Amino acid sequence: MKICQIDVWQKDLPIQGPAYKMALQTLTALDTTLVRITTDNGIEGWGEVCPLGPAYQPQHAAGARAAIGEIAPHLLGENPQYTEQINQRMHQALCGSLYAKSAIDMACWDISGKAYNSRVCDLLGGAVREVIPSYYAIGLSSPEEAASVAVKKQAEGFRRLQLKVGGRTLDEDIACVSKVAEVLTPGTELAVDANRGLNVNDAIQLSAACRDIRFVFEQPCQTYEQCLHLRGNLHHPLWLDEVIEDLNGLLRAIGDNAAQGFGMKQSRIGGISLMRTAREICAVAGLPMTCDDSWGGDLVAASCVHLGATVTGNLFAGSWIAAPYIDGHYDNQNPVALHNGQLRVPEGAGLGVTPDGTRLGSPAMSFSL
Ligand code: 0XW
Ligand code: MG
Repeated sequence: MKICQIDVWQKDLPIQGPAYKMALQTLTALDTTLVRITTDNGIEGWGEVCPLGPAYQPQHAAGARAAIGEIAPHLLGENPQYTEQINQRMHQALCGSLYAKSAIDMACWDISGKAYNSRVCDLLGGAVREVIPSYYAIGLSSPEEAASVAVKKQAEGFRRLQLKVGGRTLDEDIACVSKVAEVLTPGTELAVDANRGLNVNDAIQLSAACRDIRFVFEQPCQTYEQCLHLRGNLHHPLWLDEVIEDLNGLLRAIGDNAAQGFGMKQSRIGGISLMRTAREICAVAGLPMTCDDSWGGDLVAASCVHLGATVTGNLFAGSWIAAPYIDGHYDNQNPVALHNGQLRVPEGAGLGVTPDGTRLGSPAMSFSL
């Protein structure tokens, strides 16, 4: 099997409803990139990458398309089923830009699944669950509003909530965590996620002030080194997210005993192939992880669900998807949709999601043999 065409689309994803507010960013729209790889025997595979705006981390939408444009010509004629070789070819063609490569990697896994008539999760070793837990991220808001959302989302079936903090006074954060804690029903887990918005001092003080509230403290401070300062100074497990920028970062954090869990975004570390390795590393270390991404539609969501379905039992903390903020689905026949705070693994071969290409308009870029 050979890659004979690669098409790339740009698609706007306006946020439905209120802006998505985190400590350091407020988002009202996202810019996603869809990739379709067509093989010489007619199989099509789809991938997607959607950075969380241009300022969140060193990944941005135009950069993804530029990187894909640099890489694509080097992949024509290659066998997409050989995902390891595809990744090597991508690294030979372009250093870094793991997030851009993740979309191509995703499309190759989609093709492999279709070629073997298997779901991606089954190619990854098999689903240990057919329905996986998701979680809901409560944006920066007043204590009353955050508590109201927490009540609503628990009523919808979510059993894990992520509460955004940071970017405001410490007292506001403490009040918000306390108010949300009052409305948590038994069995609902809480992650308090600062998305790097707290200094070391405030992170320690927030944990101390809320020492009687159970939560995992996600990415409190800006840098890995600042988070290292928190070791032994917190009353809560520390989870890292944004500072884990690749597998080496994950290995380093585990070797340094820097964290007790990880909020993992598959595009940031390079896609399904490398997220599979992250899964194995966390399993060996006995550390829990999420299988998330920065943003994206049904394709990104499907990849997170396939990955999440394969994480060992009690080490899986859920998959967040952006669907609640997106108007519509790429594949109306097989949408990746939340039900009772959970996500069902798509049934079809590959990702189980096929965007309706006629609704995407003309590709922004195309490459062919
Ligand atoms: C909740 N997420 C997975 C979605 C947004 O990209 C932020 C992210 C996080 O946990 O930081
Ligand atoms: Mg996070």
